[in-house]
Amino acid sequence: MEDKKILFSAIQPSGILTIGNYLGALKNFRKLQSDYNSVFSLADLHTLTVRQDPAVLRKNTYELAALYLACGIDPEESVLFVQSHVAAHAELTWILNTVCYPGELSRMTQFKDKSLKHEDNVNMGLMDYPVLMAADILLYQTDLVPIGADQKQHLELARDLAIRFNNRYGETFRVPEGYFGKTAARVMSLAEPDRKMSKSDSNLNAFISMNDDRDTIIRKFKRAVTDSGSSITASPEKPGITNLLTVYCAFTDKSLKEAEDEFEGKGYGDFKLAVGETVADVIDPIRLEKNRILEDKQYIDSVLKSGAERAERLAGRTLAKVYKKVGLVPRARG
Ligand code: ATP
Ligand code: LTN
Repeated sequence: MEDKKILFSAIQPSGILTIGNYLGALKNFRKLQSDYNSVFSLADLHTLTVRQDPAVLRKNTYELAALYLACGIDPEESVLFVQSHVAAHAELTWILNTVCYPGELSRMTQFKDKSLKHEDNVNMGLMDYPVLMAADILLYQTDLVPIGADQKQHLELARDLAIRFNNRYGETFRVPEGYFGKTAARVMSLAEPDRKMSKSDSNLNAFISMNDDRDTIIRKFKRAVTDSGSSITASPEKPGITNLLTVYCAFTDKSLKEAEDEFEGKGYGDFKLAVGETVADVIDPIRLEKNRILEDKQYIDSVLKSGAERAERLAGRTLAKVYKKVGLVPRARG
């Protein structure tokens, strides 16, 4: 690998992604990949923290791999791999658990939210989720982690654990920085604009899925909740319009001011149609390309195989260093 800084990020194959995931994560990945030595993972172990149907999880993993590729992740340039294919992720999680305190995990916003949402399945994995995420990041001596704003608290923990481990055992991990896109680090629900857009929302009109076709995208935007009044301007009193403006800007790379000027004097109906068409113009070709790639499972398997081999080599170096620092006797070889 060239001598560039290291970028790591991951997405869970926990369902069909939304334009929130696209804007908060995938779009930035494509933009950043060539400036860094980039490592992208499919965080399948993370998905097990909420109940999954095994067959659906397998299908979603292929869907996500194809989507990464359709969004422009280049498997020659970047490392693309499935988290469970590289055992070091689970192994480093165990070591990091020994420097993490339960109080740090029980106060995580995501843990609290998901505990309420999955009351019947508040398992240890759900609580330990951020430690596995820290292991993902720290194994690659990562400099930069592009993520949506909802993951900021988890990144802070990864930094804290790296610093704590380094203080206790000597310099081992690089301390990573987060990267949050300028716009749309937090895309809100189309039905309840004070909640984040989530792929697991039971109201299908609340999110635009990356699998929605052109007509569906336009129809969902037409139905999006707007606010009272008629001006198309961003403000805290207008969360619905603000969210649509943010999405429009993120897809067109226009500034808020430019977008507000463009729609001055226009009605909500025209505005929502323009947003829908703009989003569809970008998402529809990605969906078609993803479906094309999905037809060639062998190709996907070969990409993930070589990705796992490259990831394993990188991760293995850090894990060996960690095991040595904490005093585990290395296994004799040969
Ligand atoms: P779930 O809804 O199943 O909990 P998720 O979509 O929140 O999942 P991931 O699939 O792991 O979680 O998220 C992948 C990336 O997408 C992360 O970087 C996350 O911050 C980002 N992301 C998720 N939702 C949004 C959103 N509404 N706006 C911007 N970024 C988002
Ligand atoms: N929890 C993340 C997905 C994730 C991740 C990571 C992101 C798992 N491991 C490591 C960045 C770095 C989420 O976005 N919900």
